[in-house]
Amino acid sequence: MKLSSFIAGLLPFASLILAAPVTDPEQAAIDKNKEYARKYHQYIEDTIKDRNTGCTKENIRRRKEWSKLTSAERKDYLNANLCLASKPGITPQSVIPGTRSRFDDFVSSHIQLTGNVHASGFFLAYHRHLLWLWETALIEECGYQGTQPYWDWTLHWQDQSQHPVFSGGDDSLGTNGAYLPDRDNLQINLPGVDEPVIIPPATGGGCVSGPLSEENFKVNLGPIGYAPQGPDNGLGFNPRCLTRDLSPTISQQTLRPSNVTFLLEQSCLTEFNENLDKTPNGLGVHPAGHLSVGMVELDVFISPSDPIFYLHHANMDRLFTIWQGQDQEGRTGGVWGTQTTGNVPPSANVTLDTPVPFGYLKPGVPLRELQSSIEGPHCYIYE
Ligand SMILES: *[C@@H]1O[C@H](CO)[C@@H](O)[C@H](O)[C@H]1NC(C)=O
Ligand SMILES: *[C@@H]1O[C@H](CO)[C@@H](O)[C@H](O)[C@H]1NC(C)=O
Ligand SMILES: [Cu+2]
Repeated sequence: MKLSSFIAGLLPFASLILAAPVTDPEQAAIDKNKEYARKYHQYIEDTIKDRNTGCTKENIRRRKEWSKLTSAERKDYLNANLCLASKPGITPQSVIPGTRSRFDDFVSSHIQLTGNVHASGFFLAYHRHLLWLWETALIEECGYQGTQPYWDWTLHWQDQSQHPVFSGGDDSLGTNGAYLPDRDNLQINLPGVDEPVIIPPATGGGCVSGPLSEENFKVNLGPIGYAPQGPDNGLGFNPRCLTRDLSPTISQQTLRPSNVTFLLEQSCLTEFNENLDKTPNGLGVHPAGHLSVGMVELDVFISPSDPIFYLHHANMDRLFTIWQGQDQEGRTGGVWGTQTTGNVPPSANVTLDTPVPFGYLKPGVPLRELQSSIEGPHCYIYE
């Protein structure tokens, strides 16, 4: 037997032999991410364990992944969202004519500040505190007894429709959108990005079903970020169904455990901020989370109109706190960036004294007060 045919005969076995001992890179990334999370968690628990005032182990809000909630807890969260959508808001209709509810107050804050709080020195602090205000409103105004859940999209990076948050059951946040065939690409305008971004149609595109179907829940504002805009440049009253278009393509390219490891291993705040939006290989996990859900989530301005927004941003904030938790002293005192999205138009750098704006939700809060998850107004931990 010739040597070459001998080797060729072994090839099928070689692939078997190789497959066995080689670790799946995503499994290795999962292990690393868990180790980073463990270190963060330990730091927070150690810091608060002997405290009697401020943020203590008695009053800390323990935020969990959606899958870890009981069915009853998921329903409570869903119902608290619907409750805020049924309460009158405080945003003046002279400013945002389409705003109708307490739920819409949060959308309106985000609309008004879209040009300031993305790809800027405000991004992490604004979204962190917006979540705190949202969770507090659910608790204080709607009697919610739980905490803000998060959506760890690395759990189902191959196909987000498998995540229980999208099961469509009465303990979920609804389904993917109904499949609409023959759709064109959507051109979306991202604040701070000159060129429109082209989004190909994915697996849905229509109305969601389940507990957030049109009979139970409506999106009132927008579209603003893509054509055709709603009335009054998208600020008018435009009640319609919640739409989604889950994209396994985006998810598989950008929401893997290894993409999270890459972010957590950035060494300074500048790199952390830059890479959460855009990596050397494509989209960062922040826009990818939105774009993988699609439709309403493609419209940055009104993206809090889909309750999944808060679960995605809780996960973003979780990654930020885990990143901070690797070097708590060094990573809670820093600032980065200016006061406008993508620094368009050019604006001053933020400092620790710069007030982070919240629109009609509340007066601006100095950035230094929003740097930590267990100091100032905040008191929460990600389990
Ligand atoms: C996400 O991770 C995969 C696998 O590690 C990598 O190939 C891909 O380039 C990453 N995506 C981005 C946008 O960085
Ligand atoms: C803003 O920060 C950047 C980066 O740290 C720095 O290069 C620049 O000089 C700062 N601008 C002002 C006006 O201080
Ligand atoms: Cu935002």
